[in-house]
Amino acid sequence: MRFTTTIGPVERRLRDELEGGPIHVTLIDPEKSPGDRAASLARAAVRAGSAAILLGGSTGISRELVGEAAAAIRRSVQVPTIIFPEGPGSLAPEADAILFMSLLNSRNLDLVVRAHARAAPVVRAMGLEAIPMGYLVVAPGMRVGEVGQVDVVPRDAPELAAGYALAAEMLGMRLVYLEAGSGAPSPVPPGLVRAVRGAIRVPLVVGGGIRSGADARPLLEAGADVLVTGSVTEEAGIGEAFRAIVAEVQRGRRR
Ligand code: 1GP
Repeated sequence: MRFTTTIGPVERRLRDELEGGPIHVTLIDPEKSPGDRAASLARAAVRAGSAAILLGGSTGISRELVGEAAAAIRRSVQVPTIIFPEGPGSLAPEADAILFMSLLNSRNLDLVVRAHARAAPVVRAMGLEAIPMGYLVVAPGMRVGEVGQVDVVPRDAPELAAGYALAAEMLGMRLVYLEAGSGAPSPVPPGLVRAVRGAIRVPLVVGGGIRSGADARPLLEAGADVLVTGSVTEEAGIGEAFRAIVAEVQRGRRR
C-alpha cells in the first residue's frame, strides 16, 4: 500500500482498554518528580489502577528531565509512558508516544500548529508514536490558559466546546482533551462534558481540578472516557483521594 496512516500500538492499546469503559491516567511532572521518584510514583499509580502515565508540566521542562523520567518509568511499569508536551523542547525518544496536540483555542498560532511544524520531523526521527489530539482549555484555565494565550471556553458554553471538539474530530484528531487547568478549583462542568461527548465519536479526555471521588463521578456519568489527574498525586502521593478517583473509574467500567 502506498499510503499508510495506521494507528500505533499505544493508541491501539488505549482504544482496547476503552472498549471496557473509562480509564484513569496519572500525570507526572518530571520537574517536581524527576527520575526514580517519577518511577516510584508511576509504579504506585499503576498498582492502584492507572492505565497509562503522562509526562509533562506547563513550564520549560528539558529533554533531559523528560528522557530520564521516561526511561525510569518504562523500566518500572508495563503501561504506556506518553509525553504531554508543553513545547518542542520536551520531546524525548525514551517515551512510548506523544500526545501530538493542537491547543485549539489559543490566540497564538505557534501553539495551534506552527510549533508542530518544527516538532513533527523530530517526533518522526525519534520514532515516537504521535497521537493526534485536540486540546481545549475551559475556564478558569489556570496557568496553561495564561501561557497558552487561550480564549478560554466559558463554563456555560457547552455548544462552543462541542463545536471545537467536533471540528477537531473532523480535522482527523483522534482524541479530544477538555482541560480546566492544573489545580483548577473545580473540574470542567459535567454539562459541558456531556455536550462534547454527545457531539463526537472519538475518546474524550477530561482533566484539571479532579481531587476526589466526588469530583470524578459526575464527569464519568457525563461520559468522560479518560480522567487525568496530576496535582492530587504530587500533593498527597497515592493516597485516599487518588484511590477514590480510581475506584469511581473502575465502577464506570462495571456499569
Ligand atoms: C493538567 O489536566 C491535568 O494538565 C491535571 O490537572 O493537576 O489539577 O490534576 P490537575
